[in-house]
Amino acid sequence: MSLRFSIDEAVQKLLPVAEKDKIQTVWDRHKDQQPQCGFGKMGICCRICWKGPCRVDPFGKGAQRGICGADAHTIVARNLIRGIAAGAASHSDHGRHIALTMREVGKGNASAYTIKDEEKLKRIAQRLGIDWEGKSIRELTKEVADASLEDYSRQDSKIPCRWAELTMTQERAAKLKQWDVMPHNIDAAVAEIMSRTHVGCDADPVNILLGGVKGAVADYTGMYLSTELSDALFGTPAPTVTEANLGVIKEDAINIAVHGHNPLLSEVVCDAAAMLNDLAKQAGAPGGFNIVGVCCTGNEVMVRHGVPLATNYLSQEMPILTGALEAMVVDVQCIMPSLGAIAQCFHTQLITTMSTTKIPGATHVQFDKENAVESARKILELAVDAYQRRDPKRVNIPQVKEKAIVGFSAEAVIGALSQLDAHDPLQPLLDNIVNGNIQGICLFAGCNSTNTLQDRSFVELAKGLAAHNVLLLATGCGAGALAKHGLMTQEATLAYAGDGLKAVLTAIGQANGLNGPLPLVLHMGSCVDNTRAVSVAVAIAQKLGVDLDRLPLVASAPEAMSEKAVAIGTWAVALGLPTHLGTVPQVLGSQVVTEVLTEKIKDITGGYFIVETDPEEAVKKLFAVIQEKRAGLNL
Ligand code: MSK
Repeated sequence: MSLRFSIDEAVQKLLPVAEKDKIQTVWDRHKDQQPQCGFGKMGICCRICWKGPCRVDPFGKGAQRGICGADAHTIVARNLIRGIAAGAASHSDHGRHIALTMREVGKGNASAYTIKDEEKLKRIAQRLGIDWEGKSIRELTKEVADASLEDYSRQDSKIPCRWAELTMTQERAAKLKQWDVMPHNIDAAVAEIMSRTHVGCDADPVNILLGGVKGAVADYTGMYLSTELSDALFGTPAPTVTEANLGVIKEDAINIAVHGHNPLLSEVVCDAAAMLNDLAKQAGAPGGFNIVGVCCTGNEVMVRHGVPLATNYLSQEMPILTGALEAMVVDVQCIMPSLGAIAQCFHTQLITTMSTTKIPGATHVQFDKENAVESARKILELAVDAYQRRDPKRVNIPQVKEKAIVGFSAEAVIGALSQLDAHDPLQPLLDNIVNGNIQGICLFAGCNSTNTLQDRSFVELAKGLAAHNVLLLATGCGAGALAKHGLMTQEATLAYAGDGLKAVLTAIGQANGLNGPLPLVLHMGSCVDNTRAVSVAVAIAQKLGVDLDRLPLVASAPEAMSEKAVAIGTWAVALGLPTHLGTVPQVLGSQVVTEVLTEKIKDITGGYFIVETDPEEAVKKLFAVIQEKRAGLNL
């Protein structure tokens, strides 16, 4: 039965436990929702005003307009870009928290944090045009934070967001400005979407979609600065060996899962757990505290500190079902409300930490940057307390886990390549793209969805593209999937890479003293970290003297689900990337919107969406696009 829901063996082992204990999981609730509303699935239900809800008959027989007169195209476009606004708001709020914390560090007011990567801070300053010579790290920290926060507050609409304009190719920035989709202020772009989609405003579907593209570029801006500032604060990821899947939960330890997206608290929890490990041992847990990750907070601490990943989005309920999780600490985004109810079936403490994300059934420990250490200590105490209530008879940890080599920031990728050519690290990569050993690059991003078999498409696409010598990068829950299934290992490279790719990954691995190849898939971080891949792509494009849409570079989100994924996919298209979706977007109710997203936008940005739910077909289509791009470069 559980084989129908997920290819993850750990999930398959735990679903019968849930069934026996009559605990509803995400898959039960998915079943309860069938059949799902066809109007909603096609995007043709409008709930924007209280005259409605209105819906348009997709077969052309019933109503073709809502009460205000909006047709299917207007309704679908408005619904879509409101999702982009929500995604941009989520990512950029994350970025704002990081920037505000950094400013406090600069002022000397946030004692729990320091700048861990001073060189990165200087590189960021240089990029933003801030002179760092002769300045103290604290002064520089504050200036960088202030300059970044200007992207949230600038009122002069003629000056673009700096973190957008300065991180892409000049041609791309010029193109986005030409189409008036380059934001001057992240918050203003989000507000503009909400305002133009209010009842009685923008009704032109193409104009609405362009507003969505601007919101998506604002999303890119907030994501980019979030990743870069986080690296300065917490350290830039470097390759590290760790493990993934539920087998990382230890029976003899006090297990604490960190879940969500924002590393501000999880970083301090990791530090506090290491410092206060004796607390756990005194409580009778010889293994001490065992911190594990879930979703993207998990990815953040995984790529920076090698903290093992317990699971990704869709199976986030499973760590509690092991009966050995003392606390699940959540911050923001992608946290299922069901966790509260499920935690109450066990001894697990669900701990919310942010005032904007509270969940019935959880204990709230408010986190502020000023009290980060006290919050972390309180969380550890709650976990120790819960451990006393653990029922050994209910412990059921699937012994399923895989090794994973993770932590491939752009700097780490360049660093690894520099072992082949210290003066010009990108040259060996370019040479191998030109000679065909590497046919192209694919970035796997995005979520899990109940609309597909969990993790399957990620795994099949990765294996299929690797066999065609495509270099694979991954972030977010896609990276989680690929780590859980053993594709971030040297063994996977030897088993699945085509001869050309294998030779390149082996040469780089050997040059870096790895005694073998780099892993098959390079884990770049959480879903906010997709911009790491952009920075590598921009460096390649600049070296070749072409814009991003000319590169043999594609993106794939085989299980896209969240509004953040909609925003990411849209900015990937805005940057010129053919972008695969393995789940069907809620736009099919409008032929105009569907055509713009899958075809016509190509004329503007060079990027477009490819919707293909069959992973085998998706491999063929993505590889065909890569061939087309290679031909365009005379390769
Ligand atoms: S957590 S947005 S399910 S990647 Fe980043 Fe995963 Fe998607 Fe959330």
